Amino acid sequence: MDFYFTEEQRAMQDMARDFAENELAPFAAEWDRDHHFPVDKLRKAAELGLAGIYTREDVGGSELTRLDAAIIFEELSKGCTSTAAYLTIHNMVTWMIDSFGSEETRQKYCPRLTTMELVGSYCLTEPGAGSDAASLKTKAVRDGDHYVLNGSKAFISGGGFSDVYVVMVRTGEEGPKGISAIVVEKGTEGLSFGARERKMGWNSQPTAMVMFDNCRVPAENLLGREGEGFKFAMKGLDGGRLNIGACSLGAAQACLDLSLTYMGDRKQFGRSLDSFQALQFRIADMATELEAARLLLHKAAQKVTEGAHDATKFAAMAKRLATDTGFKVVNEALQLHGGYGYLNDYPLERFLRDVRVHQILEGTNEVMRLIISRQLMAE
Ligand code: FAD
Ligand code: 2MC
Repeated sequence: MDFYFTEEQRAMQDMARDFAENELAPFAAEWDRDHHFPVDKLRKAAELGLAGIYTREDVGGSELTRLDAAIIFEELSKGCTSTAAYLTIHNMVTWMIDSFGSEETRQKYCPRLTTMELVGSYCLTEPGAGSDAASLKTKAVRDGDHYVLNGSKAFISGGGFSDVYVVMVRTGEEGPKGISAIVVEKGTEGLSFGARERKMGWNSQPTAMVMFDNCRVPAENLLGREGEGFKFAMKGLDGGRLNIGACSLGAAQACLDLSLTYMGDRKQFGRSLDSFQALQFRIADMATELEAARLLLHKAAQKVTEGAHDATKFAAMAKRLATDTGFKVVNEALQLHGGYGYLNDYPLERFLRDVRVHQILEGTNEVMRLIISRQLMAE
């Protein structure tokens, strides 16, 4: 086991850090306030190979490992957590089409997804099917060389904006085995979108319902075969959960770093805050817990890259711990800033609002415990 990054990984980390500092951080507050989706910045990130990090090279991907992705997303999230998190979803979509699409489908979409000429969304959740994703009801019925889709998806990141939607639909029996995955393009007749949701955080990216009303999609857009969609969706999420965890780590590390500076500058009772042992112990715990969560996440990333038999369990453990620890550390950092932490003038409250949802989406942290405990009991 090697606990040190390679030279290439350090270079990637520096590149992502530079991008976060120069292209994301200076604008993050404005994007949050104005609910602006910075696609121009995402396309700049794509120029650096960050829109297809673990997608194959022949379609413009960077073909890197899940650990490389975790290192990159942690850095990007320090600049703007919400924007970095969107990029993780786009990467998941690109990877799913690359991995499970036919050669024609890969060539049709991936080269333009890796440049972000096309923006991607992942559509699993429905109004009546959240944690119990396998109960989804959106139907796709084969009609000649098309599938006809009816139903709706809820909470779709990028919904209404994205060009390409990977949609999990029911083509067969109830339960996971009757689910398929299909690519739907924006502009297809019968595809429409709900209003942009108003949210606590993740404001630099749109979230909306996606609706299908007799929406005819070419049958060749099916990923793999009928009935394989649920497994594809879950495999996508194994990586997605690592990336969301990495975004929580980045936000938390940024807030810890801000706190260290602030505690040196701020004086009360005639002393700087960092001279109070009670506060020194707080930052010691924040740093320790963050490092422990990072180590688990990196181990899980290695397991997902290798396709280890227990990769799903480790990804769930890492997502649970990194997102809970991330939220806790950001909240502690806000507390260490006193009343200033609560003001919009400082980035703490934005980081807090952005990381809170990481405990809910890509599978709630209760669902992560369900996945872990099921696996433990089966072993
Ligand atoms: P529910 O499943 O109704 O859960 C409610 C509560 O009950 C939770 O606390 C949950 O943990 C708990 N619970 C449920 N079942 C159990 C159980 N068996 N044991 C213990 N506790 C349980 N989805 C997409 O498909 N694509 C997206 O791009 C996307 N983006 C999102 C963006 C945002 C901002 C948000 C908020 C959500 C997004 N989602 C997306 C949806 C997200 O994945 C779901 O909200 C999440 O999976 C939970 O589903 P739910 O909201 O229906 O909650
Ligand atoms: N990789 C490969 N296959 C998997 C898998 C994985 N990670 N997870 C499950 N499967 C297979 C599993 O092996 C089984 O196949 P088989 O019967 O051949 O053995 C099949 O899929 C069904 O699995 P389960 O029996 O575990 O299905 P169940 O319905 O009991 O539970 C659960 C699945 C709860 C884990 C799943 O519904 C889940 O992850 N729910 C949370 C939903 C979620 O994460 N939503 C996120 C939406 S995206 C988002 O929020 C964004 C911001 C993008």
